[in-house]
Amino acid sequence: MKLKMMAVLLWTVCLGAHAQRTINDGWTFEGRPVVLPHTWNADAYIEKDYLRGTFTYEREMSFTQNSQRKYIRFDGVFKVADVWLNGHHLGQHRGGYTAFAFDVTPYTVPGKNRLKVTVCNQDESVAPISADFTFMGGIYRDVWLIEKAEQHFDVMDGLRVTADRTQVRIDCRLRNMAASGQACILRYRLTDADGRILSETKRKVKLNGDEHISETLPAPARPQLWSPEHPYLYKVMATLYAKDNKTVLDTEERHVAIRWYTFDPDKGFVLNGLPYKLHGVSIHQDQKPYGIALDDDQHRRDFRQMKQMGVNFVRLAHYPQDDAILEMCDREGMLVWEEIPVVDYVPESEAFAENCQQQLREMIRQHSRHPSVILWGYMNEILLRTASHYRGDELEAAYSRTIALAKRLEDIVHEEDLARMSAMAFHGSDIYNEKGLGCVPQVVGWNLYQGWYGSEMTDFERYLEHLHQAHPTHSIIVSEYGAGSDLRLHNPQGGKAFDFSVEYQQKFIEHYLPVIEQTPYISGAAYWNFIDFSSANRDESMPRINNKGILSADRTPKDIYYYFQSCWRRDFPVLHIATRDWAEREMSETVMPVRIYTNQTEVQLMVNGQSVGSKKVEGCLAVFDVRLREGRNVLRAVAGRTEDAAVVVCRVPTDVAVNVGSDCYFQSARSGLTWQPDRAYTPGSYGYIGGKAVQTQTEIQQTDDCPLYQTMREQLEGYRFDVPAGTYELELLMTDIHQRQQASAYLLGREDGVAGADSLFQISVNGWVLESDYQPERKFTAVRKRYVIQNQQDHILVNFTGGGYLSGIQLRKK
Ligand code: GCB
Ligand code: CA
Repeated sequence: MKLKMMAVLLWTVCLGAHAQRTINDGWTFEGRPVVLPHTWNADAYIEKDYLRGTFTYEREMSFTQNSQRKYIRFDGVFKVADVWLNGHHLGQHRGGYTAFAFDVTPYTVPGKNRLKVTVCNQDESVAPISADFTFMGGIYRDVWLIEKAEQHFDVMDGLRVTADRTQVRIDCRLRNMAASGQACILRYRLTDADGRILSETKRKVKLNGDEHISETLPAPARPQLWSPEHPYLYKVMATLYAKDNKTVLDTEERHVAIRWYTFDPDKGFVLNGLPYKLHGVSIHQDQKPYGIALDDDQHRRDFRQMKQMGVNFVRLAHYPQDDAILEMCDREGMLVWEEIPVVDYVPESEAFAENCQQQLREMIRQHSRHPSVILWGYMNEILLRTASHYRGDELEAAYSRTIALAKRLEDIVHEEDLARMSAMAFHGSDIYNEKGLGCVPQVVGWNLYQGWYGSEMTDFERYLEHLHQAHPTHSIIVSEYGAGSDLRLHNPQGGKAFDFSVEYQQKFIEHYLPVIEQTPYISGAAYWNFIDFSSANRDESMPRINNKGILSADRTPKDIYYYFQSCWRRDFPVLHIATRDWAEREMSETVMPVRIYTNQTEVQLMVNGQSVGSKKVEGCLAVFDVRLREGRNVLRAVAGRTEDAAVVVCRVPTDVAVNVGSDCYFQSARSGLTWQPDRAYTPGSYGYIGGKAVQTQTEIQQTDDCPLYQTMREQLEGYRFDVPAGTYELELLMTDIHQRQQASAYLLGREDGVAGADSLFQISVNGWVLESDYQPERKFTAVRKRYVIQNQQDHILVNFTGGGYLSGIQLRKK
């Protein structure tokens, strides 16, 4: 068997069919050895001011001395690349997400050759220039050396195949690098998934220079239709022979899927003639701590986690992604919306507009061979920052140029691809339709965050109804919705927007998803985002990370993953006790709601061996109020023949640590200490006196416990503990936020609501002055102070005068 394979291999090499191999190893980056994929900004998860500029990659290589044409192909370099071989400038590529190749043949020398690539991640005429993700930079996808005979299929898009119910259309781009014209033979074969030949054509072609040859084959009779549930793929194999009809010059293969679809304003998305709800997520391409430098296996892992959850639709936002993921979408079944990174506003720059067109053409030419793609997108929330960027006449000009560019891009979609539809994503504002953008693409996506960036969750369905009434001919897809969550923050009562509690994210999604599922005119949605992703400019509870993910940055599923899975998977039983996000609890409350996500109809819960009853499952959810005891609690859920078990370890705190100004438990990842939700003072207990709770979204410097400091009470009068006499250690956590930092555009008006001015204040305990005329040295910086107190009374009263503020307080008995 092995021998036979080797023989076949030798045979093809001798006949000159193409060879292709990665050249990912042996590089240097600014003199240091690296392997690809690589980015120089993997630490953008920590550094807000990540590195922007132009940097150099180099590699030595030797080429086999043969008669083959040699190309070097880059799958993705962010975002402007200049490539040299042995000092000769091969060219420049502008655009961080599409592939490009150079013919290096004339510049190769025997022995050592020097390949040099300079990469720039800062260029205002190449999209993206503004967006809620990090522009890391790097040669972050594979690099290939491709060898071909003089006559071959173009290395970028040599073979494009699209199909519908009646025919398979083949577009072939052939190149002849020889000085003279060559007669060749081109053969196409259409096979089924088992390799059976369904049809074949052969024709003589005369290759003068570059030739574009189109052909149609009849579609298979009674075809197996492709869908995410049944991703049946036919194949087209194209072979270029020399005129002897024996020597293989080059081959290419493409998958072909027979499927058709439409977006209907009333019925939503229709696949192969039937309404089909798009169960979607969006995904970015980075992973902490690797940045954007992921290998194919990581992309395939992401795909599998989506598929396993029940996803049948993915929005590759906001840019073309790795071929490895699209290949999985074809083969294993998932519909795709892919787009170019034109986000927030269109600058006044013809070079920028030209580059958008180039990126769009490249994306379509390179990825239209993936039958999983159904939508080409070209703008995201393009008016989000337009109004804040421009005023008066400049604003009007910005609107007109945005519409003009949209129309150009819309035309390009249809010039390049007759088989796909176009899409744009808007944020929740009527301005898009007022300015006429709503009529440009074929499908309008809405990024909706009611109940997160302002207003109420129920405004979501109200807004959709308004859109459906006002624009009855537009089909609607929810291209984004999402809420943030931070596993360190918990509010068993359900929480509120921007507290980043795990429970609020659950509540938000449990509200949105049924609306999407049950409203026929909504084609479906793409949850924002499948993963916690890098956004260096974002602060919030986890600075540098947008934490709306269903998976944490390390790809561990949050409990909410199983809610989606329960709603979307019908083919196997799903049952999940949603306590994993908070498995170790330090708290004095003992009765807690426990959520169970399941696709079964009824579920029984046992805690520590005793049944706490059975419940009917409504909307894939059952909630039990459970009394937890100190120590280990074993929870066991049974539904039908499925079960799940989870352990929750509880500890009643011995000392008092309070997350002042917040209703959330905050569990420090650094120490494991839990800071309890705040409360007003009541006799016999502890709590605040006076003041009001405020919160900032700005990063607090010099702490890992950012959310603890971001919530606080200001204009505080005091904090009182009714405790017996004795020696205590008192700890105060404070941060001065009384100065507005530049607001983040992505907070969409949800800026810090901090009143109050700079002030000096005084802190005393039971009349003993701890600090007078106090003011922290630096703004937005964590201050942590400890005092040892001899308490001779039956209480400790920490008094603030002159406008004090406090983020956390801890009292420990010595
Ligand atoms: C959006 C943007 C996306 C952001 C997201 C968010 O509407 O399209 O790029 O990351 O909102 O989390 O605010
Ligand atoms: Ca706090």
